[in-house]
Amino acid sequence: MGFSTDAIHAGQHPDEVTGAVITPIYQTSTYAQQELGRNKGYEYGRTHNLTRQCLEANIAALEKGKYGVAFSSGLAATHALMSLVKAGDHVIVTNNVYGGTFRLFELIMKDYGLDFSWVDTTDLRNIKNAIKQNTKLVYLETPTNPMLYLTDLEGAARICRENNLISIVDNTFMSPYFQNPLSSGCDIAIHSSTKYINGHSDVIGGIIVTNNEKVHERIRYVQNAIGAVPSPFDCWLILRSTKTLAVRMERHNQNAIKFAGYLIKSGMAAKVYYPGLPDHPQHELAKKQMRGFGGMISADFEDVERAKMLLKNVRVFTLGESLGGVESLISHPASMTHASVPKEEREKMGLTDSLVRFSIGLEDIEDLIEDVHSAMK
Ligand code: P1T
Repeated sequence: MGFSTDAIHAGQHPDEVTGAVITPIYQTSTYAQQELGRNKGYEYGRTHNLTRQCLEANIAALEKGKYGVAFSSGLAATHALMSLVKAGDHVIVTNNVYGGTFRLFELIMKDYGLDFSWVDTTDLRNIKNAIKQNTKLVYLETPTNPMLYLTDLEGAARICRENNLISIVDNTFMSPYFQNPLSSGCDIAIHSSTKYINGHSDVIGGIIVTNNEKVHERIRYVQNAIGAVPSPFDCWLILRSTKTLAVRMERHNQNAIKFAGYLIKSGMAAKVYYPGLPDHPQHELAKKQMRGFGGMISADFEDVERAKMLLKNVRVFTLGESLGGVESLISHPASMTHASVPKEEREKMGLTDSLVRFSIGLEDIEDLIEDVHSAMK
């Protein structure tokens, strides 16, 4: 089936009792059992919930995977993935990831005996060179938040296979509509479903998709044992949202291409980071492994005061954290999403204090352009 057909139907069937077309919200913490040791396969809400199972099957289909496991946030999903390793193991990570991922690994998981190498994965040789005897995982984010750097997924997957490493890809920025890491040979795709997958800025969620049975077994066990599960209502909201993922992503992409073009033409920013621009250093790779360029753009305004002026004066854009919703957001990564990354590390990758990040929403593009134009005046 095509993406939109799967988005609307996969994992969902009309309700057997009433014929309801939309999956019900199974808002229950427990289930009646017929007798001791006999039940309908549903025992307790943390372990089993049908709304959640439908969501997991739906997103697994969109990511071209067999198994989906849903969590109460993107970071809860990332944390669950750390249960694939144990004290003494080594993990290679893309050096520019979401600041919260950096914080989880560097400021929490390190205390549990894990060792992390922060690597510029835009060059595959750096992944190879970072491999040690105790390396177990390679955790990639592509495009990265907020610099929009890319990693060659097929190349990275090959290196991981040759070295018996599990490859994980944070696919939040592309959504399954524009990029499928499993189809490129990677083992695990992870999303903050808070972002494009839900797309309406009303849910916090995360999901892991894999074809690997062993990985699935472990992550499923951890989902229940640690218990960071999403509520049935949140699962229902996300299921409602994936039905329009294809049309939303098309519009995010169209608007962002026009908006990036405007930023360049206006000359107001010293640098514009967007994989859809022909002068993005990895534009060719973007065309090869992504089916669109997405809705995220970062721009360096060179001077912090100019960046602040823009952040303060916009009216259609909202100053706020997060991304991927129908409404356009603007943010200051250095003091917001990436504040836990040391300044010198931020600056090494171009994440300066004058960098502004745009999450381009679904408003009329003319209004978004006019908003920034007026704010800078
Ligand atoms: O917020 P949460 O659902 O826990 O997801 C964490 C996360 C994981 N991966 C990526 C690429 C992300 O961007 C995020 C969350 N990011 C923001 C809140 C942000 O404004 O960038």
